[in-house]
Amino acid sequence: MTEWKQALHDHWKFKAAGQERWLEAKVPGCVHADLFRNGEIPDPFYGTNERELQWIDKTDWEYTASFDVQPELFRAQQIEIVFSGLDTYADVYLNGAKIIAADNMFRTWRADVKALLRPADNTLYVHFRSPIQEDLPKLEKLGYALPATNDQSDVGGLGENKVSVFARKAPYHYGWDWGPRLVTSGIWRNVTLIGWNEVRMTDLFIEQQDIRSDLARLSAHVEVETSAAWEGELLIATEGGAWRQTVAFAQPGIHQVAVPLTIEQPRLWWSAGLGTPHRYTFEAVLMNGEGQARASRSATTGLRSVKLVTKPDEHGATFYIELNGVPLFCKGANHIPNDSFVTEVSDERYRHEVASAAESNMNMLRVWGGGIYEQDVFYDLCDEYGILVWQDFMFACSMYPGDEHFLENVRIEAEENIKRLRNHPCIALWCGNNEIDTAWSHYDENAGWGGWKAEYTPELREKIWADYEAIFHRILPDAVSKLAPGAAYWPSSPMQQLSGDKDQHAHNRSARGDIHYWGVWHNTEPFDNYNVCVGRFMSEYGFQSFPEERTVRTFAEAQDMELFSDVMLAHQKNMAGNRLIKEYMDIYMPQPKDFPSFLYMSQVLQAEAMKTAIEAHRRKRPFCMGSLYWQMNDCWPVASWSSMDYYGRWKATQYYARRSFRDVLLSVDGTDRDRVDVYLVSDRLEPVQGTLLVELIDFSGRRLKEWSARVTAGANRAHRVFSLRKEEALSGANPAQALLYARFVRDGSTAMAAAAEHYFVPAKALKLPRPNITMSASGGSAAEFTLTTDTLAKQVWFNTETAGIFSDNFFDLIPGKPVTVTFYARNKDGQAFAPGDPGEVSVRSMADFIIHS
Ligand code: BMA
Repeated sequence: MTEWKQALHDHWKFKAAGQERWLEAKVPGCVHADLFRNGEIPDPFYGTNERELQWIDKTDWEYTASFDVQPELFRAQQIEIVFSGLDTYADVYLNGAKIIAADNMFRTWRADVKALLRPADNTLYVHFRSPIQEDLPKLEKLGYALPATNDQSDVGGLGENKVSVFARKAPYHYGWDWGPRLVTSGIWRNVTLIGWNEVRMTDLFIEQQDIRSDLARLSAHVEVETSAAWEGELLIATEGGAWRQTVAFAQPGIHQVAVPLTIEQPRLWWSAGLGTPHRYTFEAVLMNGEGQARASRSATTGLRSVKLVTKPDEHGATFYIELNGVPLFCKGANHIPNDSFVTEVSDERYRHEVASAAESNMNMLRVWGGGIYEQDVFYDLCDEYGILVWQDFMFACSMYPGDEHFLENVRIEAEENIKRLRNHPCIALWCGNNEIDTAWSHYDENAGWGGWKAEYTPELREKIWADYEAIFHRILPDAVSKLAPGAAYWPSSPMQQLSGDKDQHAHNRSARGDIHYWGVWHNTEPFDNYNVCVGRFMSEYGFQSFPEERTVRTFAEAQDMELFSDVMLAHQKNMAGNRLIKEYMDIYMPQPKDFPSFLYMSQVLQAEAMKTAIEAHRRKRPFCMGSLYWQMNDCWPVASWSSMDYYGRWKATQYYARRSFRDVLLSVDGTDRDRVDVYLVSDRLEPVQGTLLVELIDFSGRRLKEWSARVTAGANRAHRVFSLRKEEALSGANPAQALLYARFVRDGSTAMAAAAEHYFVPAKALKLPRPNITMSASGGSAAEFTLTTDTLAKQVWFNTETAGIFSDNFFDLIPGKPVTVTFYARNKDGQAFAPGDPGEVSVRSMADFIIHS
């Protein structure tokens, strides 16, 4: 081979510009993490420390390292240095000569360094200019402010000056309604020296032209760079196929070669729940005339056809993903970066998140546009677990400038990231931005967010909208169709359609496109409205909760443990958040007896909201074909909409989602005034048949009444399989002390396929007894135990110090219906989750957390 690589990650030092003392740095890394490791700043996530650290983003930072070059690499005829990520305004010098001037966190920066390198004692020096100081003059020059709702400029001491829109840098660094403002700088991805002679392969893209179960038609696009004229042979091989093609390049430079490939009876890539996410690795090798391999590259992908189907129908238009010909109901959540300092996220944390999604019966995550184009490992894991990705470009809740330099910067950013990610079978669609079309609502004077377009003159409005269209209706779709032919592009989430009139913008009752429904929460509507506002694809909806006490105590002391303390408010970035949680809790939940109980109750409250929404969406399939709640994860310990906290601890919602997203779901709908309806929802590709048993039970476990029915659910369908008049369902029992318990048993099996409880009143109105829960070992391993109770134990919560998840948690335990639970330890035996000893487990239920009257 003729290529050598050397990582330049050792012996880095850093300091504030103008200071004397160099400190040890980690590369890849960022300045906040480096300062913290050196003891120069306190933990940014603790207490109210965020506020004290705002000077960091107003400062310039310098990074430097010396290195020797590996002798073989040094002898190479061509040598380049590659920075896979510089955050953000960075000038790079090698041995005193300036080689790179970077201004986009999301781009790769390269320079030819052959002439500058010495065999030993080379010095790299990177100067990061403050992203705040850099961009303030741009705001002044523009002469008007651009809306940027989540930019917490006031926390940064900048008053109303929102500069995030000028930087091609992760928007959430500037603060969000769940994230701190920590505008960092640093060498955030790998630095590599690459030497090569004669020929190398710079890209291998497996374009999937037509994928069917009997035949896959592909085209391998190989990008070759030569330093002179070159001839030889290109070999491509994968499981079940090998291809050869003669190649000849008359000139030095970059060349494109396309090789048509066909694979018979391909093993398809399926999303979780539908089948195996099979992957193929393609190896490409360039051989010279003597039959020697001179350059190679491999690419892993999965063969699948994935389409976004937006067909007009009697309601409006469909909006669903079709995978290998199957209309897919997308089940999942929105993903944000796993840390304010993304360089601190280990591969294990990524695996924990994606495996948690798969364990929760999800098949899609949305990489939301206010974060980063994720690290490669994230997409590798999604490929492996069969989790589809809705991929936003990194633009959110802001209007952006439209000068030529900015647009060109965006174009290159888009092209590079599409090129980096396009082999991943997980990517289902590309989406231009988060919520900008709806926030601006250009064609509807009365719609859009307050403080947005109303602030501008008609001329300025047209100018700002034209700048928007340049990026989202021209540059990004062009980049997708050029580099990922056939991949779907959706300009903005949410949106109805690209009609150029009023009907373009989404609203809560749209019957085409996708919807972000925030009536519950931001608009204080009741949970029941989740049943009313159901669109074709619910790409966002959410409800907040607190993380568990163990997590809160990482940032708060005993005296901070109250809802409106300075510290608790600093860890609540949605201004009204803590008040909203309390107000909703007062409506639906019994009164918690103290603050730790309030934390628990907030999780149950959130979970009930999310269950209401998810099941309402699934019951409406095929009208509705997607349900992605906001949000999967957190970037620091905080009160937020997440279902899993910063430490990866599952909140109640994660367990609820796991149940409500099961491929066969029994869902009881009590929203009708007079009726209780039981639905069977199935995502299976074959029909399911069996018996439905519905029992009316009192809290001591006594069966007061019973109904049964033969039921069937067609493939990939939702059916109302049973209805009862409320009066009959309750049959005179006290609604505060009785519940319906429904169970579906599949033919040919004694195991229950699905179960559901239904209460006639909110938890607040229940008369909850104090249960005695018994826990006994079962299955012969420490990982498994069985629980029984003497009276209803609502929302049983197991908690342990050991990191991991339970097979179920936050569920209602009914007398006479024992439940067996397994503990899965996190990151065990080389797996994300494996059965393990949970250690000491505390078992509590709602009755332990409330004031009994
Ligand atoms: C939507 C998201 C995020 C936000 C969330 C909660 O607007 O796209 O911007 O964090 O709702 O408000």
